[in-house]
Amino acid sequence: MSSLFPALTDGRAGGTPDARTDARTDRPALRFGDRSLTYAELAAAADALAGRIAGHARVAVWATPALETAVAVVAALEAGVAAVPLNPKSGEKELGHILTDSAPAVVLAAPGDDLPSPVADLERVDVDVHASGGVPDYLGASDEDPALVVYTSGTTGPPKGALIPRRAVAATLDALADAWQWTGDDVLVHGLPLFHVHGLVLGILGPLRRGGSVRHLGRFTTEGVARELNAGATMLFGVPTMYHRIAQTLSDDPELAKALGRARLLVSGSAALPVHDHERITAATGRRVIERYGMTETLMNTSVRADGEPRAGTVGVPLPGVELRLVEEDGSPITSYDGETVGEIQVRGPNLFTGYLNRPDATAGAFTADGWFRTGDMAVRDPDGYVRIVGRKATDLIKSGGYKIGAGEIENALLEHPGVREAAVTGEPDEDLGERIVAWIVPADPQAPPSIKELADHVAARLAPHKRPRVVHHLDVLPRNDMGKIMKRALSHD
Ligand code: MCA
Ligand code: AMP
Repeated sequence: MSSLFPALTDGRAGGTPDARTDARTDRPALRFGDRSLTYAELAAAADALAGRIAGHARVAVWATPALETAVAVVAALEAGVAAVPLNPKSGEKELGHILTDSAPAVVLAAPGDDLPSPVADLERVDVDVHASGGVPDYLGASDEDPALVVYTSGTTGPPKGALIPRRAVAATLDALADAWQWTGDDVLVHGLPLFHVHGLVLGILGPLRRGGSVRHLGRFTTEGVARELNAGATMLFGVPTMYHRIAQTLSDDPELAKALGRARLLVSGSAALPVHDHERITAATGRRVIERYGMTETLMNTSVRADGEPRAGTVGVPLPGVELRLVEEDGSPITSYDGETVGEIQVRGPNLFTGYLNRPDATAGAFTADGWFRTGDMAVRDPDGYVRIVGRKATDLIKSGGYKIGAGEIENALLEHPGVREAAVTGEPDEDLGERIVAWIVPADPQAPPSIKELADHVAARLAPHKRPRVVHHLDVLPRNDMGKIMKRALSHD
């Protein structure tokens, strides 16, 4: 297949860096703080790196919120090599699992980045964002070849690697371009992490596929958002926690309200944005936030369209090319949409992943016999097709800050703490995070239970800081049914 980024080909116009001076090649592509690259510079750096990694099946990318991460992923895609983005805050256990499972040939990292064990054991290739190389002869990766392997939590066990093919990246970004009238003139601002679909595929690869540009904040702040929107950015992407923080700040910050008022498009996703936050933002800025609905395995499924009717509390309509249906518990499709009948969302289309790496069992379970992907999300559909997500099938999946977190992996990590005899993990509503992680433990020694900090640090160091419990309850015994299964619904949140 051809390059996922036609604008890089423009960036190569003229063949040598010196000749790359026309308007197309000088266009800004990426900016992280005060570091930036034009399309010509990005093409040169990516080509040089692509030449060094071509031929490998998979490479890991130490996905800090920095220019090097974007260059590394673009280089891998240009070379036809699958990129496995790593959360640089992941702990040793999580990183160990991902590296064992995905077996990357090398890790791409920014010069000077300190790589912890076990990443440090891999061969390292430093990303030089100012390098230049010849125009490589691309290896002819096919549409079905994996572009990315993105690790995502399930209800139990360690995260699974979703194999995201090149055609899914192209299909989802082009469908969003249609829905959002997204063009090369757009300038995106965001502060999302670069090891998930939202920040990486939509937030970096999206602008590059359109030939537009992205300004990454390094980390999300409302000041950064205001500054960039006031300086010409046209679109903002964020998770609901970010929009909640914006809504909280707006009442005392007229600059932020003015900046948001200038944006062409404010897009929220990864979890539901409460209607109250929608309303506060609209009241202060006159602008409506639009929601889109996606998943690591499916990339984007639906969105409120830029030219459609904004409707707070809905995730809009299926994107071009995406088939979506709601099914009853027994798998039979719901045929008439009345805005009330709840069913599980199933999707089919070119946006879907091809399977979980090394997990044929999980892959088979994720699809119906006729190729529909079972999302596990429960929704209703209005008569005009708008989808409203009302919940999730699995209670053991928690969405906190827009991150999907499996209760099982936290329980397993807690059980590895010597002070914990039994553990159960639930999510409870949190105004800022959507849901917060709650741990219910039976301490090994009831006289000296481990502190919340000790348990939070333990989970953060093993898995990742966003997986740490925010609340810990001590119990004498966990409620169990006759089969010995923990009855999570009996765990009270009072
Ligand atoms: C705190 N920290 C710790 C500990 N406690 N570090 C180690 N050990 C501890 N015990 C650190 C954290 O790492 C973090 O560092 C800082 O303290 C604050 O932590 P926290 O309160 O957890 O984070 P926050 O600042 O409140 O983060 C809120 C956030 C974040 C910025 C909204 O949750 C976020 O970036 N969410 C985005 C999730 C996302 O992209 N999801 C997409 C997946 P530091 O401040 O240095 O970081 S879903 C997806 O892709 C699908 C396709 C979709 O639909 O989009
Ligand atoms: P992840 O598996 O981390 O990619 O997260 C995907 C999940 O995030 C979906 O299955 C939904 O539960 C949730 N999600 C994404 N976007 C939205 C949205 N706009 N509204 C509600 N939930 C969402």
